[in-house]
Amino acid sequence: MGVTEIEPPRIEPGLCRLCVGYCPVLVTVEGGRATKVSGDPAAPLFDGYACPKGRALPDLLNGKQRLLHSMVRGADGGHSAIGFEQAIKEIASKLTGIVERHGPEAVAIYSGTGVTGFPTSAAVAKAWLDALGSPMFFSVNTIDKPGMQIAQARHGLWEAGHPAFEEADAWILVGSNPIISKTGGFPQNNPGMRLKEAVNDRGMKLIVIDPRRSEMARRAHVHLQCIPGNDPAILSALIHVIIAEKLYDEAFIDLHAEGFAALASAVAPFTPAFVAKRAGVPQQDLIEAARTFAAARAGGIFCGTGPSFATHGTLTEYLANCLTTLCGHWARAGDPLQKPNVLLPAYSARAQPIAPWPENAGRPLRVRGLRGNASGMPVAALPDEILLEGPGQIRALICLGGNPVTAFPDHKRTVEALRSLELFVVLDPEMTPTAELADYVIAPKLMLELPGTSLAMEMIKYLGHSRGIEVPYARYAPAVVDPPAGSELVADWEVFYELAREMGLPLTLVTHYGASPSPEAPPLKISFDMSRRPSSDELIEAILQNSRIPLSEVKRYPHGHIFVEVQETVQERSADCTARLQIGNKEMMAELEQIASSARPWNEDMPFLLVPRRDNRLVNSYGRGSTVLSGRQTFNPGWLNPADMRRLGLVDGDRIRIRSAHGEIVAFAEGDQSIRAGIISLTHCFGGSPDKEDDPVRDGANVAKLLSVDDDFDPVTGIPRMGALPVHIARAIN
Ligand SMILES: Nc1nc2c(c(=O)[nH]1)N[C@H]1C(S)=C(S)[C@@H](COP(=O)(O)OP(=O)(O)OC[C@H]3O[C@@H](n4cnc5c(=O)[nH]c(N)nc54)[C@H](O)[C@@H]3O)O[C@H]1N2
Ligand SMILES: Nc1nc2c(c(=O)[nH]1)N[C@H]1C(S)=C(S)[C@@H](COP(=O)(O)OP(=O)(O)OC[C@H]3O[C@@H](n4cnc5c(=O)[nH]c(N)nc54)[C@H](O)[C@@H]3O)O[C@H]1N2
Ligand code: SF4
Ligand SMILES: [Mo]
Repeated sequence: MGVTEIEPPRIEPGLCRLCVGYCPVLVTVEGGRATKVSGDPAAPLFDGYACPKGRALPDLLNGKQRLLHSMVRGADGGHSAIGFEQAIKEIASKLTGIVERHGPEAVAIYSGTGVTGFPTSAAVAKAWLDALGSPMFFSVNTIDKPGMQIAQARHGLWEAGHPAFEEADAWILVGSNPIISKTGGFPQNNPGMRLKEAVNDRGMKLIVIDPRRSEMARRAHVHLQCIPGNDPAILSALIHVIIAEKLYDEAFIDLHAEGFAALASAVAPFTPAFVAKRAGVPQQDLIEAARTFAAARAGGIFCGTGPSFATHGTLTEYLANCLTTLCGHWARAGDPLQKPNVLLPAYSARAQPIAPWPENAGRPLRVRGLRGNASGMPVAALPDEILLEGPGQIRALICLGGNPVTAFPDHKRTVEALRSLELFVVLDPEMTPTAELADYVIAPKLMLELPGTSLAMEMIKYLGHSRGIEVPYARYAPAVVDPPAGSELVADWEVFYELAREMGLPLTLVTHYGASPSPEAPPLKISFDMSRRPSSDELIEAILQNSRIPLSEVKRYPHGHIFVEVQETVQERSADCTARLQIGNKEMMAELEQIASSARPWNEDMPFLLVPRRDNRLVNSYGRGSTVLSGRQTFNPGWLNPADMRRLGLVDGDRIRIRSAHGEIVAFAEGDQSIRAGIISLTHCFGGSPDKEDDPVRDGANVAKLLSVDDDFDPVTGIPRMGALPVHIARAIN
């Protein structure tokens, strides 16, 4: 008689990629399942940190909410399990029919946040769409901070990037809260610890612009607790002071920039007195912030999602670039190069500009004058491109790791559009409100079941300050567990490989290094062998074939490693460089002029402004299905200043009705001294099935129901008003 051998528990180093923190973790594996995840004290740079989400990975992998098989929708509208091969056959056949009838452009992909942990998934998806002949690839990036890329296209980039955070003595965060979001604007490796070191130990002066006394703002030298939506005015006031007091770096501007006179003239009306009144902040604090930033030997500024959604998001990002250039806060020749390439191909950066580039060269769309732009195809146009009949109408959509029903800024139109599709396929580990509308839901393997690397942390280095790791760090993590027993799961990218094979399409993956007009290595093209599907590890090897440090070397360090040997210094500006940074872009200066003369009228019926925030337990909607993460509180409270609570006769836990010009939701009021009066702060990505009315306790409140894509939208990015949103608040009767 055989004896079942029980495998003793083992502890494996893994890599959490739930958010861009990419924390190294230790995974306890028992009986083939991950049972515990904690920070990895043996890993460099992170001090053993892992947040509640990372520690809940075992539940995200093994919890009841996880789909273990792909699903198909039946005639009654309900979903039942389907074999992966069968699902691919049926999807491929339906797609072929749609392409035959309407052309390849009728097929689109939306790629969301869920696949940022294995960026190759979106790249293979894009390769498949390219092979099909459709340009309709929409990335979540365009409903995040797309203004960052438009602003860079208008301003240009600095080849050598930013000075070291560790050298910085001033740092500005505009509506970004990296202690919770980890997303940038601050070192991503344990931002709480880096904040303590910088502010407490080194005396770095932090300036935070945020209507909420956020976790970051509590440590600020100056906290401008503004009326939301005033970021362009506030940054203009800082520039105004810096120019008026001649605090700028004249030599740097003379050599590397143009447009100074236009900028000086455009910010002239934005005196500290004018902006103080308009933004509701002390005049002296504006002056102090400007002086502090200009006096810094090295400094940085980062704009988060707060200003991105409060309208004029591109302008805010642009002015942040102007401030940096005015003060010459870019890395200089001889400085240690930040974020040197390790997994990316070798590259030496010079202390010189990359000239501005065309921002709007993409494919024209049919709605609101929008088109493909420097940030990609605007997601804000996607629902209308599905709904609008005629040539070019999108009839099939594949949603890769996204949740449009809770994330897109127009719930009604999004649901109507998704319902009207001829074919809707969702790749998601859970039956989300979006997946409920799908014809097919493909259940993917998750991290810990797949290998991963730190490549993505290198690839985001051009997107604003402090994105990625400053030192030459690299990490490879193998798959540490098998998918749950009895499941049938695939890696996301394999879906597109199999669709290509089934449809007889060749697949060529193009990996882009660096920024759009980057001087770095040209894109690498990898043609797949369609007769044999590679493993995820083979794919990683192919992508990293030109890496500066060979993958085999990186693998020698299971906890990650700092490869000091590739640390470089910034090179001199080359003699033939004629590029200049543009700080007086015409469109931006015109938008500024318009802002100077048009204060928003006070809306008596809607006296509150709704602003976004992140929840430490979730990544957007991901985590809501986990009882470990959202067990105690399944909803998103509406945080209000206690004085407003008293005025409205509310106590904690009271139901409130929040009404905007476009819709109404019910939430639970919660008093919070850190919120500026007149503001309600609410997390997005809540709300339940589109087929049922939201239950405020079980589903929370879906902010997207208050938004319309037509409202004050940005002419380039298409992002409508998603923050600084006028709302009316009243106690709900029940
Ligand atoms: N009102 C308002 N709206 C907003 C925002 C806001 O602040 N306020 N923020 C905006 C921003 S910045 C963003 S990024 C978007 C987010 O928009 P989305 O990316 O569309 O939304 P998420 O909720 O992040 O959806 C991620 C999905 O991926 C799934 N997932 C997790 N892991 C995997 C995986 O390995 N594979 C696959 N296939 N799926 C996976 C999750 O279950 C989840 O359903 O929302 C935007 N919308
Ligand atoms: N825990 C957690 N981490 C996440 C996510 C998550 O959902 N949860 N989501 C991930 C994603 S997709 C993203 S894009 C990033 C986002 O990362 P961040 O941009 O850092 O997002 P938040 O933490 O919401 O910080 C935004 C701040 O802007 C403030 N704000 C609101 N309106 C305004 C305004 O008009 N002006 C100014 N100046 N400030 C304003 C809010 O009060 C808030 O403190 O986080 C990522 N990381
Ligand atoms: S901060 Fe992000 S990467 Fe780190 S453990 Fe939390 S979710 Fe994972
Ligand atoms: Mo985001």
